[in-house]
Amino acid sequence: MKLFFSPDQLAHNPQKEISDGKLVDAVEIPQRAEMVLNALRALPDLCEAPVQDLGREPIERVHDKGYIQFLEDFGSLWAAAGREGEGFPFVWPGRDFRTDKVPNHLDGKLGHYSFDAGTPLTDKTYGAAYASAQSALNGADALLNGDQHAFALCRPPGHHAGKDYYGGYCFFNNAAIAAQYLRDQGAERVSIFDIDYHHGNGTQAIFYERADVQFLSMHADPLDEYPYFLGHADERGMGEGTGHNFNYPLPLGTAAPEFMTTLNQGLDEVARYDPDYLIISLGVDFFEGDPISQFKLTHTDMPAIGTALRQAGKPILFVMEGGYAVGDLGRNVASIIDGYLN
Ligand code: Q9C
Ligand code: ZN
Repeated sequence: MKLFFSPDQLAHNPQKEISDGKLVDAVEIPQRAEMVLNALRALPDLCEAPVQDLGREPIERVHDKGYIQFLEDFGSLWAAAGREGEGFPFVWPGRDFRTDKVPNHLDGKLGHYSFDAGTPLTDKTYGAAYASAQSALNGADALLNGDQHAFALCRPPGHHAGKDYYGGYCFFNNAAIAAQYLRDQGAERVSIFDIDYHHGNGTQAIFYERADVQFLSMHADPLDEYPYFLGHADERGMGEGTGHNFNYPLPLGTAAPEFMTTLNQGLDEVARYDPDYLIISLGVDFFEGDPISQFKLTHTDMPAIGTALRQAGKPILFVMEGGYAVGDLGRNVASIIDGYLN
């Protein structure tokens, strides 16, 4: 299995995030990628492959040009405004406000292009998010060239990012960019199954009215967990996308038996859809030791996840999403991949 990761992804190195009403140490940190990289390097069936720059166009197929430009320009805008440290929005267009105009003011732009205050933005974010998207694109290319599986070690993660907004530590939606690329290169149908602990709100929104990309997400019930405002079971898609979106909200405290039943339920839907490619948005924040999550999967539960995914029998692109128990992150991801391969 080829492993795609670019060292440029490490440049996004936030120090603080806003959580529980205060500035606390950031959890979406470069060490996450280093831990996964080291653990995957130890697996005999994995080989690192170079990440080619496939350019900005495949990102523009998913994301708004103004949004991409804002992320690229953020560092200079922040410095020109005389600000220090990391950028956070504090005002958003709530109900009754307009979203059809982009404010000139930096604080207005930050609110226009985001949906939470928990995601630090720096002058290094764009380059790292761009490189993360390139890793996903190179993974997609490997499948197009006949590989049966590939691992894109994406970080920063992507699944909370929509067409023109960031949040949840996500800036470019790596899985969505890979799916769109597969479509543009000739795939008829692509499935994205998001097994991160949090709902993949950005990916859902991007494909909600489309029949050519099936989206499934299993996650903590949004009534009780971030991102709170999307991810319910009655969100089934709209227009041509009706019937192609599947959400499986699970209670806080969910452990392996219920998790696996739901995973297999989703994989049954994937089989019915019969995609050319399956993308797994792989967050491992369902681990019992995750500092910001409340599922109860243990380290020994991990290989069975990989085994179930293997049984789907489709070419698979793994796209890394969340997982914040930094010390256990590598071995958890490696156990899933080991279960998948063996
Ligand atoms: N006090 C991903 O897993 N903040 N994003 C939680 C807890 C948001 C997670 C705050 C968590 C986002 C990719
Ligand atoms: Zn998550």
